[in-house]
Amino acid sequence: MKTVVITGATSGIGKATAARLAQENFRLILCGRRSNILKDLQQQLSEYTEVYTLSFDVRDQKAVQQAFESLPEEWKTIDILINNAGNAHGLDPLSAGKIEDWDTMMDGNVKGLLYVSNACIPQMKERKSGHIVNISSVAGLQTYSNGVVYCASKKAVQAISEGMRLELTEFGIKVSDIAPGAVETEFSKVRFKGDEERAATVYAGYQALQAEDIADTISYIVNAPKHVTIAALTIYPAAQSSPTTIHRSQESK
Ligand code: NDP
Ligand code: 8X3
Repeated sequence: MKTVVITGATSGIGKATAARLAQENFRLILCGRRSNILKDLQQQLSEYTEVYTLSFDVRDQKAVQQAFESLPEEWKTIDILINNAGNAHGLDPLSAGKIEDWDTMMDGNVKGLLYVSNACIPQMKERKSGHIVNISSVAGLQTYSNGVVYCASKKAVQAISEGMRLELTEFGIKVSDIAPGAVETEFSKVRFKGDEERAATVYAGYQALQAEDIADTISYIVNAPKHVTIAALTIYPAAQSSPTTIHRSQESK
């Protein structure tokens, strides 16, 4: 049975992926900062599979390292790493100089992903086997005004995915990068710092992707035959054609 690490498992895409993979014969190591949610999930999903939880902030390199070192021997072999933890913070022009938001995004979305990968890759290399799935975004494919630092962080994720594939393929490690468009999760609530009304406008007047749609894609990627690597995928809601172009019903405008 393969062991999967999912970061950002307490909400949205990560949570839906945990539920999906629990029913597909994977053992799960679920990560996030909100340990109460991790414990609830552990309880719920233990009906289907073995679940271990690790609570840490991906921005804290020492905490990341300690968390993975603390794994019991029977959990130390990680077959699949899903680097999903991340968020956008704010929607402001660069000239607004929201430095705290910039730091949070670059530290979490980019450096956090590197820290977690660094904790998992050595044993994959040693075993000459593994799979890393990085969740980037369509924001990494096309920059938009007011989201420049988030877009930069996701472009960085895509560059890291490309580089990981170049460096790790010879060690039997697959690397996949998924770029979703608008997915209805806590994402916009976090971006707008708890303003639920504003967050709801992001998903108004069209059918946004649901976290389960991305979980479905992740399931497809990690269940692909041994000789197949899905290198990169872009997934939009049917109503979306670019990060900033969404066809909404008249009533919602
Ligand atoms: P959610 O806000 O619903 O979930 C984000 C998850 O990331 C939470 O589980 C949160 O856990 C975790 N997380 C955030 N920051 C940290 C941190 N510093 N340390 C540890 N965990 C952290 O958003 P989504 O499910 O939508 O987002 C998942 C990924 O998908 C992100 O990388 C996002 O950028 C990407 N994405 C999202 C899209 C969307 O439209 N929703 C579109 C494209 C990409 P906790 O708070 O418990 O730590
Ligand atoms: C989330 C999608 O378009 O809001 O990564 O940046 S978008």
